[in-house]
Amino acid sequence: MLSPSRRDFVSLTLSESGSYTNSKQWRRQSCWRKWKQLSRLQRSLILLTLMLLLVCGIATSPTLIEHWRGDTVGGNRNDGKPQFVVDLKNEYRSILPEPPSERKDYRRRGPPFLQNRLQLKTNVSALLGEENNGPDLKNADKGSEGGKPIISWRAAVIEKEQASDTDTKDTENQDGPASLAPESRLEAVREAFRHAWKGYKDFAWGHDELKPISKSYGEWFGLGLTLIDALDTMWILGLKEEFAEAREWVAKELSFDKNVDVNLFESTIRILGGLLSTYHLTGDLMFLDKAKDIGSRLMPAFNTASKIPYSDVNIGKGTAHPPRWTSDSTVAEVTSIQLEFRELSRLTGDTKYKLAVMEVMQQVHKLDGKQDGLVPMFINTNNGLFTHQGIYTLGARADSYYEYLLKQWIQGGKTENELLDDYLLAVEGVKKNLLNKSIPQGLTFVGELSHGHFSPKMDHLVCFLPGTLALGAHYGLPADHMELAKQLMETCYQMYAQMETGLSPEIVHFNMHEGSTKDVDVKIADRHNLLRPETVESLFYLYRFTQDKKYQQWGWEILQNFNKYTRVPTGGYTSINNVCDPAYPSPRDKMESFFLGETLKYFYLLFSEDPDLISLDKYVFNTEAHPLPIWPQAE
Ligand code: DMJ
Repeated sequence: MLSPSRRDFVSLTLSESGSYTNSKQWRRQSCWRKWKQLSRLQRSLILLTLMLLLVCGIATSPTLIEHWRGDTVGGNRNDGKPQFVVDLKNEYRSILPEPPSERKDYRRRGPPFLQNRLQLKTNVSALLGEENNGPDLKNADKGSEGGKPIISWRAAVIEKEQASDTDTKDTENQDGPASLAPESRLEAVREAFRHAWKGYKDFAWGHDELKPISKSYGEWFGLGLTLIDALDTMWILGLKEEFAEAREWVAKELSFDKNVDVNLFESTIRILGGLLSTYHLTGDLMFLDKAKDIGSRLMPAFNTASKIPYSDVNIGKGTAHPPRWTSDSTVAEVTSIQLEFRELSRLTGDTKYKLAVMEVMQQVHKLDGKQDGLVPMFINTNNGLFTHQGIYTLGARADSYYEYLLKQWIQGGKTENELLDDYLLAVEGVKKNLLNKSIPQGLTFVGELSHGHFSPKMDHLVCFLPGTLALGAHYGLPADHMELAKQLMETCYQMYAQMETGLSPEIVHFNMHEGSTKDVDVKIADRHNLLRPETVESLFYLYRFTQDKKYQQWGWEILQNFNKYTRVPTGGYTSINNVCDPAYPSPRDKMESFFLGETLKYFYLLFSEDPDLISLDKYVFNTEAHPLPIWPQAE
C-alpha cells in the first residue's frame, strides 16, 4: 500500500517538478519575448531603475559600508594585538554627520556616554535640558553610582571623572580610557595625525588648508601653510616617512618669491616660527635658509611712520600696507612676532630683525591707554597710539601680547625686566578687572571690560592663560599664579565637558545672576569649534608641572570627542558649526593648519611622560606651538 502511493507521490512530484521546469522555461521565453518587444528607451529606463535599486540596497547595508570604507580604524579583532588596542581603535570609528532630515535622535542631548546611560536607566525627558527648567536632582541621584552626583548646567548628570573636585590623580586602575597605557595614547595621537595628514596629502598637498568634506583645498597665502606648520609636529611624533616627504617639498617646491600679500603675524608665527623650530630640532640648514628668506621678505612691514608694523606684506614686491579700511594694526599681532625675529637675529648675526620687533615692545611699554597693565586691541601705524580705547580682553586681538611678555623674558634668559614688569602688572590687572565667578557652580572665568562695563564673555582663545600662568610660576613667579592657573584650567575643561558634543564652542557667556540654573550660555553665532589648541596647550603645561593625571584624562576625553565629531572618514578633520548638536555638528569643511601645528602636538606632549621631550627648561613655545630655544645667555 505504501509503495504505490509513494510512487504516485514520486511521480506526482516529478511531474510537478517537470511542469515547474517547463513553466519556468515558458515564463523565461515569454519574458524574453516581452523584453524584446519593448522600445530601446523603455529597456534603458528599466535597466537604470534596477541599477539604482541595487546601489541603494548596497549603500544602506552597514556591514558593506564599513567594509568598503577600508577604514582600518574599525579594527581587526584577529590582528593579534592586545585587546585594549582594538578597543582603542574602535573609539576612532569615524562618524559621518548625517543630514538633518535623516536624524533620528535630534532631540536627544548630552554627550554620547550620557545618552546611553539615560536611555538605559532614567526617564530621558526628565533630564532634557530644553524641557526642564532646573536640574532634576531626583533622577540625577538615580543615575549616579555610589557617590554624590554632580548636576550640570544642562541639567544632566556629569560623569564622576568630569567633576571638578574629583581626584583622578591615580586613574591607572579604572576601567575605560583612563586606564590606557601612555604609549597607547601617544599612538592614538600619531594615528590621528596620520589620518589628518592623509587627507592633506590626498587632496591639498602643497596648499594652505585641507577642505576635507569637499576633498579639496583652500588658499590663504598659497605657501603650503599646513605642511610648514606641521613639520616639527611630525618630527616630535617620530613620523619619519611623513617628515621626509614634507622636507622634500619644502626643499624643492617652496618658494617665497611670489607676488602675494601675507599677514605679518600669521606668517611669522606659522611659517617663520615653524621653519626655525624645525631647524633647531633637526639641525638641517635648509630650514634655516628658508627661514632667513621669509624673515627678510617680511621686513618691509616695519617701514611705517611709527615703526609699528603694517598688518600685510607683499613678499614678492617688498611692499606693505594696512587693511583697506583702516591704518590700525592689532595689538596682539604686532606684539607676538618677537620670539621669532629675535631668534632670527641670533642665528644670522643680523640685528635688524630684533631691533625692529623690540622697538615695537618699547613703544607699547611706554604707551598711555592701558588699564592696570591691560592693553586695548588696536594700535595706529601712523602715530603709534592705541585706538578704540576702553575695551580690554584676554581674547582675540590682545591674547598673545600677554603670552609674549612672559615668553620673551624666558627666551632672553630672564634679564629683560620691563617685559617681566609688564607681565606681572597685567596679571594683576586681570585679577582686578576681568576675573569673576559664575553662578551656580562658581567657576572662575576671565571676562571683558568695555568702557567700565564688565561683560562675562570668554573666548576659547583665553584658555592659553592657564598654561602661561603655570609657566610663569615654574619660572619663580608668585605661587598664586599657579592657583589661578588651576582654577582657569578647570573652567576651560568645563567649556568642553558641558557641551553636548564634549567640544568647546568658540565663545561662552558665564551666568552671574542669582537664581541661574546653568553657569554658561552659548549664543547661536558662537557655537562653532575650529579645532583650536588653547585648552590642550594649557593641559600640557599643567600636567608637566603638577603631574596630576586628571589633566591627561581631560585631554584624552577631548581627543576622543574630536575623533567622534570632527573626523572625516576619507582623511582629515573638520571645523564644525555646532558643538551643541551631537546628531548634526554641521561640518564646516576646513582643517586649520594649527590643528596639526598645535593641537595634535600638544596632545602628544600632554600624554608623554618624558619631561625631556621638548623640555620646558630648554625651549619656549611660540604662540603657534613651535619650540624655540631658551638662549644660554642674554643676547
Ligand atoms: C593660532 O594661530 C595661534 O595659537 C594664535 O596665537 C591664536 N590663534 C590660533 C589658534 O587658535
